[in-house]
Amino acid sequence: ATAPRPVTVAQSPAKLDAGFLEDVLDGLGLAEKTLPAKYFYDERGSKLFDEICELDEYYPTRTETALLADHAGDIAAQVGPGITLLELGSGSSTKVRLLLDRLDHPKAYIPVDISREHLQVSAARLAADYPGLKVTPIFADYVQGFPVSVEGGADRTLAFFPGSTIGNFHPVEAQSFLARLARRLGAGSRLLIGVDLKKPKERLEAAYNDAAGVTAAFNLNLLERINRELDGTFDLDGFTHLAFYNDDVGRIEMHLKSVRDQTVLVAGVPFRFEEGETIHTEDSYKYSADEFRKLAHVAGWSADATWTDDARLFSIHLLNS
Ligand code: AVJ
Repeated sequence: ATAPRPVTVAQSPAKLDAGFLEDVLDGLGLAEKTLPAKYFYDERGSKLFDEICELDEYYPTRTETALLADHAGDIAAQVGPGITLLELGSGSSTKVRLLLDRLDHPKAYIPVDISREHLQVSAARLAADYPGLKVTPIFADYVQGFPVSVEGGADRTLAFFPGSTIGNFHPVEAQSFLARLARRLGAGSRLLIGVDLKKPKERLEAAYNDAAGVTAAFNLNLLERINRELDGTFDLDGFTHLAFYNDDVGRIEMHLKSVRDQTVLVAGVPFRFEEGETIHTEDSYKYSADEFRKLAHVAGWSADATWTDDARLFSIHLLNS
């Protein structure tokens, strides 16, 4: 392996960390206790997520990766040369390599992520492996906005939003997020987005209830993070992982369920839990290819192409604004 090439991570961590306490106190104060899914991704959470991606039951990563490998040549031909590639939620920057390997002289790669450590390490590794590429990581919550100057014009910009992370948004928010992205990147820009498809409930639920318990550990890690960073008193044995498909709204829901009546302190503030009460920690919406194209269309994106695997597990859409 090549030695990491130093990269400078831009953006202010202050705002991100300050938001955590406020978001937790707000979320636990709701009648239906809720925590934002973005806080899963501390150092341990990011590692656990990478482990989830390797699980037999968790088909999305494997399927999307195969789709990208199969169609990267096609994608590269459609977007043309000299592209600046902007990745939203870049994580380990693994999938993007399949694109970079096929793109015609990509100019720059801008990974945006809320896990600073992970971003720094992944960007340095990637920069070492692609010596001609300008790599400029941005530590930010891409939902709240981030500073980015994309040289070369909108038609030389390709945003990459893989993993069905769009599924974390309520459909109304997904639409407004995609609309903002279109305005931000400008007319003629493109978006390559991975979206998990609707499918039988059993398959979906297995993906979020793996036998090895990695998803449960990922879910519970949020409480550990609160204990550590916000002076929380969560007893990790006092909560269990719960994940199920909600047919009515087309989403997987993840919760942490209190096994007994208990009171938990966060930064000195008490929160009362009844036995069986849950904290709603994540939604993962699923879309048919048609449903997603319609949503994207309302947001100002039209579909150039959609690729799905033979088993119809996952989709990738190439959109233009
Ligand atoms: C990264 C949001 C797409 O919803 O499948 C995986 C996160 N949560 N297992 C998903 C996740 C539990 C994942 N996304």
